Amino acid sequence: MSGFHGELVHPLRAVVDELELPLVLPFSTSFGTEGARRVLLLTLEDADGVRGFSECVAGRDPYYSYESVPIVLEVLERYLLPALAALGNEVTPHRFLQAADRIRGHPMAKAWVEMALWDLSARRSKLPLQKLLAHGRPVRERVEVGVSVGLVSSPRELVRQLEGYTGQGYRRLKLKVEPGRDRDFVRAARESFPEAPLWIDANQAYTAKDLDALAKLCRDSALSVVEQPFGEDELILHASLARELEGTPALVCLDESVTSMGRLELALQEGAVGCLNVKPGRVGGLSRSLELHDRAEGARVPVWCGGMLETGIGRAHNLHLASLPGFRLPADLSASDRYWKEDLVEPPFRLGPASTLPVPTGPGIGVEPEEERLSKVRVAQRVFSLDQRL
Ligand code: OSB
Ligand code: MG
Repeated sequence: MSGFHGELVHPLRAVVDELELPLVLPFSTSFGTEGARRVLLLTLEDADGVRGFSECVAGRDPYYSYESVPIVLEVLERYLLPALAALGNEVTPHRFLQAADRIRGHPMAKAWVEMALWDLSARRSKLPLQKLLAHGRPVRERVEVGVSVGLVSSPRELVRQLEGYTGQGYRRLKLKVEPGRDRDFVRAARESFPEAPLWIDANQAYTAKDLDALAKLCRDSALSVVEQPFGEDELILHASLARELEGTPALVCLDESVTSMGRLELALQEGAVGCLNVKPGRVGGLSRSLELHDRAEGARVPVWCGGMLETGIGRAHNLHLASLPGFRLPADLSASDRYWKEDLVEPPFRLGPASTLPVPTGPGIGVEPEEERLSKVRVAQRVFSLDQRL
């Protein structure tokens, strides 16, 4: 990216920590249930002992996307770390992405390295990551967030969980839905929380025959966002739904569909995107996120920052990004205790006034994994030399 003003970096060592971290509540979506996350952390260390951190968002299995933990580990080890090592002592996130371009796809694996490079560079520059990303634009100190609630057994149970979250101060509520577990759940939520901004996310679970019922659900329950109801490739269907919802407050949001700038262009042209969920860990990193953000902003499509049940490391990256002015809808980034009994970072992220989380203020992402926590949940560690002279 031409706008990159961070220091050039020269990582000499990469450490990959594989962790097994139980969630406080199993998280169910239309593609499956996860009781614990297989977390992949990357630490890049330079000759001065300065370290940059990042977390991979790939799932244990290829259900949300084709990427998964064993595959990203393979791509990292066989292709990405050698590409990084070959760049030598003048590395930037952008130069890394250029070098990684000949490896097709695998945006989660690439983002994993790219985001550690941003952190390392920001730390070397002694700047909070948000300042490096914003490049002179004003940034926020706190980010408005909401909570994303998985599929549950009954509307009653859903309302019980939502009462817990609203009691803690969360305002915007996002519900996972799927065919057969939608109308009664959404209605119950709307009846209990008549004023709450209510969003739904189907993770691609619907098809053409559901279009009219979905539009009716959005209208009847005054939903503000309907996220990725149809398959990744179904831009035309998303556009049809958007047309049916014209004149209502409901926006069709794309998540999985936007895999590249070309895809976003197509979605804009088709009228398939009312708002955009940008997850840096999914779209290939922070540089790509900024590009998508700028393009969507130019088309007056609001952008917001999604989450993938990250630990405090990935969450910190996301918060820095979400503090940029174009991120205008509340993020899917909740406090540490919504996910973990003990987060990897200290202090954990706590929900503040007006449903916000603070952006850490130190250099880089502003938080580090606590070694004593890692040692309790680590299942494997791999260390790689990036020094070409060895
Ligand atoms: O589609 O946004 C999604 C979690 C895992 C996989 C996909 C999604 C999600 C979430 C969680 O909605 C949001 C969060 O991290 O709080
Ligand atoms: Mg989603």
